[in-house]
Amino acid sequence: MAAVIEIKVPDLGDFKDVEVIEVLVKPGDKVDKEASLISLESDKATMEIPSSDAGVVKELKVKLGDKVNTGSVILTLEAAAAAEAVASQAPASPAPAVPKEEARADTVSQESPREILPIPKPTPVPFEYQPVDSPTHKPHASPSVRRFARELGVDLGRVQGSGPKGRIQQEDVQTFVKTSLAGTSVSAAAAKPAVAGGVPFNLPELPQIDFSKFGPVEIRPLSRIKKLSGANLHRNWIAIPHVTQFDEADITELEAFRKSSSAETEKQGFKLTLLAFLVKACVTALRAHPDFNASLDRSGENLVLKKYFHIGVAVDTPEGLVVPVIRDADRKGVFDLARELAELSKLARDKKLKSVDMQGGCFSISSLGGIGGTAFTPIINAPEVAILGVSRSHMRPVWVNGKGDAGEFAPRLMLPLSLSYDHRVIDGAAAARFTSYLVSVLSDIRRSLL
Ligand code: CAO
Repeated sequence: MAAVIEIKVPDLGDFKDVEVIEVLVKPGDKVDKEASLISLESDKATMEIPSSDAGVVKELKVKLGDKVNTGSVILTLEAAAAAEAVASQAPASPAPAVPKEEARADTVSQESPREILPIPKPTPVPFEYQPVDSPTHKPHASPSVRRFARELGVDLGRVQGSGPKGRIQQEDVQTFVKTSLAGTSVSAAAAKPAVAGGVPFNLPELPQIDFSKFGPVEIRPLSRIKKLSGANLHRNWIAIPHVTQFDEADITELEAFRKSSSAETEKQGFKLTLLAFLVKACVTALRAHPDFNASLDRSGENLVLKKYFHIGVAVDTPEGLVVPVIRDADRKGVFDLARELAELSKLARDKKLKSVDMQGGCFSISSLGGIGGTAFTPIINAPEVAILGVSRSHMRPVWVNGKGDAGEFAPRLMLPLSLSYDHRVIDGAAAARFTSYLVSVLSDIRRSLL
């Protein structure tokens, strides 16, 4: 009978309570010695923990978001026959952690934007990377590059590394994708042109320009959040057929009410923001239009309708965009929502959000109203199917109907709304109904109480 052994976290040096950001195996999986089991991320480095033995995973002892230390048990393993003999002679000693990833210049302690923009695995990617029909080489790459490749659906075994000893860099993965999109493959084994939905993708390569030829330049690396959320945004933009529906809500009365109640909330130490009302109004609209409170399942053939209302709110921070989630927004009043929004945006700006604060969103709101603009096209936060963009309200003359043919222009405060939606799930007519409904709720916020 095969021996069951515990695989533990090796010596992590000074790192304590390091978060599990990825679990790469599941019970029943066969793993080789040195195969990666989990990824850990501290505020300074990301590392993959390899298996000290070969065998079959029996039971996982950690899950996503757990904090682990040196010696924590990761899983139990039914050791392979060959390993068993070794195991019987010597206790399983944890293999060293894969060398720590290059210490990051920034020390952002928030988790990866994979959490910020959560996507179920496997992500449907609209490109067809060529099937592997020749043995692949064993790739050497850092955990972040592996994650980047996984998110784009790239088999690292087919990517040529340009780093020391053939180590694969993020740029190599990007080049591979570009080349695949251009219809040529880096690997001679992969001769089939890349396609999206049966239509060949023949994008010309972006020109590589030495800008210093034209004038002085400065190179500033992107922040970690920007790099990772950039990959997700890019994927969402390409993978989801976006359409944006624009509308305008008359918030004259709502704004008067907000201002009249502000003194009361300020006494309690928080600001009653328009955003709190928007969250409330969106929940009302989502209730009335359940297809917007949904996600496509893995097969892409079923809609998963959610019976809870967790609303993501885009927050601009110096390191980049993060989307904390207000849970059970339907059970909270506008004051509670305003208080929680203030707390979440402070946590975001202080880099203190935890993974769990950014998970499980059903629908997102991105408000640029405090800054300016008349409209924009927000990118859907997959696996959600819609996102509401909010621009700056402005006072303008609006024709207000009176009795019979009578009417007049009246100054009204109008709020521009931009709803981007996944056209695979939502039809244009449904989107227009959703925004019209939202407009009616915002124009008479009492509707959100109904
Ligand atoms: N129209 C007019 N004025 C608005 C407004 C709107 N739609 N929304 C907010 N304002 C005003 C507020 O009334 C406030 O004015 P006062 O200081 O005079 O009271 C000011 O703008 C600042 O608003 P706020 O501090 O209350 O913040 P907010 O609730 O509007 O937004 C938050 C909070 C976290 C959403 C915001 O700080 C933020 O980060 N926005 C950027 C989000 C983003 O980057 N989205 C883009 C994603 S796509 O890349």
